[in-house]
Amino acid sequence: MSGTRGKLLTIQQHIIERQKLHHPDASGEFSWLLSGITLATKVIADHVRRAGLHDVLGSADQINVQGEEVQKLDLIANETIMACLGYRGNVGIMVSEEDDKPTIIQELNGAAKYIVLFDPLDGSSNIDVNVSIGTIFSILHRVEGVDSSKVMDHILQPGYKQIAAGYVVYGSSTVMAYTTGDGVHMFTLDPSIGAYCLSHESVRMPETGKTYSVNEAYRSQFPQGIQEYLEWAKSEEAAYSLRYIGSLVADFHRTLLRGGVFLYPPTTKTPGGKLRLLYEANPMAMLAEQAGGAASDGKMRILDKVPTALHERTPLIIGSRSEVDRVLSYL
Ligand code: AHM
Ligand code: MG
Repeated sequence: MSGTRGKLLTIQQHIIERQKLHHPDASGEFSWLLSGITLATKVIADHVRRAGLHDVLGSADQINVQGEEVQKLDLIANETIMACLGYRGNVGIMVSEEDDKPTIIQELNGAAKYIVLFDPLDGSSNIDVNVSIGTIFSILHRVEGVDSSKVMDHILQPGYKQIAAGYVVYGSSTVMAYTTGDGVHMFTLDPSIGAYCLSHESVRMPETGKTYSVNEAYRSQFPQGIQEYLEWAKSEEAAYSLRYIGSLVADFHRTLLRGGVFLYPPTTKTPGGKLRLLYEANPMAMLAEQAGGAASDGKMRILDKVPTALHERTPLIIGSRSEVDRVLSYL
């Protein structure tokens, strides 16, 4: 990770600079799309910051397609992203954790070639208690040669096909991390000027880290190998620390910067895991790999999984490469 002290660069300038370097022929459409995401997350950050003062905390008295209670802020975040991206011209389809079906903005064609998949506000259980939450996004290109009416064929692409991924964590500051396959870059929102400014360029995840992050209350429901790994991590020999916030974005953000491993294994209650492949595991896996880390479902690389359903879930083991390998060695 390189420091950027003395250099003030907004996310828009950074995208343009990197494009000039790596894609000199780029049309600028992609930066236009990303600027929609930065706009949406600034609006969401503003709602999150003032949540206690307005009537936006608590449940919206709805259950979403995942069978989970929808919070008012979940809905605001979802609508904000739809509003900011839906009119960008080049977005054809949007897929949200909150919606049971994809939203077709316009037919996928040469001009509308992007598919945006997102979790508008991840870590719902932390919204009301002032603990870090986040937004996660993944961007796909339509599949060349596939008829635009075959919407699911365009959406259900394996994670290695993502052309960009990122998240925003609404924590003690608002930070955006994104990758377009050219390393991971981080920007901190400067609220006084309303701009995301570069804070870490080409972030590298530490190769190791003596921290594991898991909801250990489910321990007796985890596969035997995971239970044995946890036993080892707590042993005198290993002496790992445990950190678990309960917001994937915040737990991943810490793991990215400090190293260690985050796990959401299968449980007897959720044998397929809890986290969603398309808009939680895939974008985080792309970021992890781009920063030198790894992500697996326990059997295979997350980015190689071929999705079969929009809201498919997956077990997730993600973090520093050697920590992920160590967990896998117990399975
Ligand atoms: P959400 O998208 O409904 O907020 O659920 C996903 C969240 C993740 O942020 C977090 O890693 C996990 O659920 C926590 O689950 P649990 O409360 O079972 O530990
Ligand atoms: Mg989520």
